[in-house]
Amino acid sequence: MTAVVGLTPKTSGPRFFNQLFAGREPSASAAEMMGALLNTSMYTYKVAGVHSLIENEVIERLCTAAGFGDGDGTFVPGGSIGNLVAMVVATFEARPDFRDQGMAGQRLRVYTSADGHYSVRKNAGILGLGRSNVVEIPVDDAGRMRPDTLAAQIECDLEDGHQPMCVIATAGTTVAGAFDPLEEIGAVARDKGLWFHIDGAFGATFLLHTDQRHKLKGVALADSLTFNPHKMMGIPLPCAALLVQEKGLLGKHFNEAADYLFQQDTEELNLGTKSIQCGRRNDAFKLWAAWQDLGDDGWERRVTRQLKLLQHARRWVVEGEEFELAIEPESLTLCFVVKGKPSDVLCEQLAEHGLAQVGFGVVGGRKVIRLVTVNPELGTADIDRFFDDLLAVSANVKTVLPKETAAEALRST
Ligand code: ABU
Repeated sequence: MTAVVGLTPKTSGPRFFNQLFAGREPSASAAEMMGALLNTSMYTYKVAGVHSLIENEVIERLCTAAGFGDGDGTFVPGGSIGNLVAMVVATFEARPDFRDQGMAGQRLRVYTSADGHYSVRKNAGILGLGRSNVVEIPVDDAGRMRPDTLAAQIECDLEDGHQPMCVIATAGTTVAGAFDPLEEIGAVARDKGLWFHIDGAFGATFLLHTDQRHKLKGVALADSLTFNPHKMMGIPLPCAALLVQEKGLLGKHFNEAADYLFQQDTEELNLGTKSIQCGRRNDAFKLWAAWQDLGDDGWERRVTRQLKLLQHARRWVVEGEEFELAIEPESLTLCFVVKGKPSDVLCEQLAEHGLAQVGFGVVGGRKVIRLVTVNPELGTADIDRFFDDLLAVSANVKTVLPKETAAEALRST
């Protein structure tokens, strides 16, 4: 056991900048351990008891943050499944016959941005919509979906005999952390009568921050929203929810008769009548525990600390002549390059020397380092050490000349 602990990457440590989650909220970790000991399941009130009430209360708080007045929701194993639930509901709302009759031979189309999450394509395959029916709309220089291109593409598809079905905007893209213009995209979706889903797995937490929630302006236009407290809110994995505007919609599409299980109490407390899973952990409990501990202000303080770290890292990049910012950060990911050095090799070298765990991604067609400042327990000194280590490692990594410079160099030899 001790060996396994020793060999596990330290996602709460001061050298971890690799994922969209990091660190721990202590009260949530305590609730997670208690949840394992209580070992209940969320499908019926009979077995979940107070945990059903807790989940309903937490869903209500998240719906309030999203402006989903009389909304509903369910906890899911992660953002990919949250997006899947939304796509299932969107499909069944567009074609009510599919649940019983299947969907052979249809050409339903889903729209997301070129920087949207890969689960959209994966889910389209799982659902039988077909991966090729996911249309990726180009992004602008800030990494945001272009609403005008979206509208034109939908018109074009209608003329070609497709059935546009669902638009999926992203609030906090996985690499650049960009926010799609939700108001404009929502207007296009409404105008065309399409389901409007927002993948806020990363960025929906900004709804709980006074100065940041404007980045999700238009969120209340959405039919559904993926919201992952296990990312910015520091709740132990998994803790993710899928919210819908319309109460009763999840039950409409996921309820099944099971005489041995759903026997009494109100449907509102038999939460298995609106989830994909049958047996299900009480993931709402750890979020509820942290919310009781921190209060509404706690989330705001947490995000403010995360943003301060991000700004400190950004200063390193814009003020250091060795670096180049790849895209202006909108949330908690900083994408940059060390001039002339391959980002993937630098990340590998940092990991190999045990100096840092940080990932790379692609922005604007080139590989960039993606530094994530999601752990508010870190200090600016941890960021300083990261950049010192990066520069030290970089000194020993061969410079890669840009194509033109390389050709020039060849000609002169
Ligand atoms: N969207 C899944 C997690 C991605 C990340 O942590 O980098």
